[in-house]
Amino acid sequence: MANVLRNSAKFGFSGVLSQLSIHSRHGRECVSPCFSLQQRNSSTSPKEVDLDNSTGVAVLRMQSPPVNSLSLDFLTEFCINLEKLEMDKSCRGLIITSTLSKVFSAGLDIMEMYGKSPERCGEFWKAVQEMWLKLYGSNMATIAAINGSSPAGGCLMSIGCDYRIMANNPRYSIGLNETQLGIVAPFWFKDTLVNTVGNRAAELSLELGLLYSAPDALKIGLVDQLVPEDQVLSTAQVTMSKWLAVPDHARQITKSMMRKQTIDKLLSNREADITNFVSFITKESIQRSLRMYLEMLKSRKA
Ligand code: CO8
Repeated sequence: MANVLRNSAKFGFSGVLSQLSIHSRHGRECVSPCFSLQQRNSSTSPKEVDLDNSTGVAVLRMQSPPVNSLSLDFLTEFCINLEKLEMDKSCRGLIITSTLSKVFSAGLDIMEMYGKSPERCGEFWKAVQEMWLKLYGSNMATIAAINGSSPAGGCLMSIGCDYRIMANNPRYSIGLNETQLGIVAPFWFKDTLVNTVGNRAAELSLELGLLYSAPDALKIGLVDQLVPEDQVLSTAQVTMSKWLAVPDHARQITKSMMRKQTIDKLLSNREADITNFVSFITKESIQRSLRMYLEMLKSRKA
């Protein structure tokens, strides 16, 4: 936490203000400097995010074109926003979605792992850990409204939530495809996937680096529900009201009971996990794999 707050001072809020913002529908106290206190109206821009006092539900819309990749700046601001919402007792539920068409999140920003110093890689990885720890351990009820593709770190963010609703579009995919990049999903990515889909599906999924189409993701339980694309957010709102009908303390204690062991495992191995990541990702062979993957991404366009 201290690290995240230190980072926030370092990066400030301005850089990614347009990527993550929250504002209040009812003009309530703002939860973060970047959650600007504008009055919502029906023609509001899609980068604005609501914290609705009457329902206690915040909607956080990611908007970092072109693909909502999770850079250090992005993650830092994401964590600060999450922390502010967490501390706001009036906020009981969080919906995470994307303003971009076709993409929820492309996962970790590959440029953060390519050609960077070990120190920078370490800082980046700590921010990835922090994002997961905050989300997976959140007291809020959390729903991922997945309105586009969500590979790798985007999938991690989704399975870090309590419930996943995905657009019923077979062109959108989700999964932990790390092995396809020549890298290995860390144990806590794996644990979160196992907790979501079970051991066998996770094993197949991780070893083959599978990206599942939305219908296939539903089949293995990687997402909980498919709905037409234009109903992802509204369905998330309706679903959230069901989650919030459960008394908070009972839901929170139960969530903690289900997730604590997985969270504690990372907490007690955090530094070693950072060291592992840095030594792995800075290997020449891994850097080569990443370069080839980046080239492949670019060449797909040509
Ligand atoms: N990071 C950085 N840049 C990216 C990323 C990314 N994850 N994904 C896409 N981009 C870039 C592309 O290179 C392209 O750049 P440019 O415009 O300069 O050519 C731009 O974003 C747009 O990309 P596309 O044209 O591909 O956009 P589409 O809308 O056609 O497709 C997708 C969107 C489906 C999201 C597609 O971009 C894609 O599949 N991206 C790759 C996703 C991926 O494989 N992510 C894995 C990241 S690794 C991770 O999250 C976990 C790592 C764990 C590490 C553990 C080590 C120990």
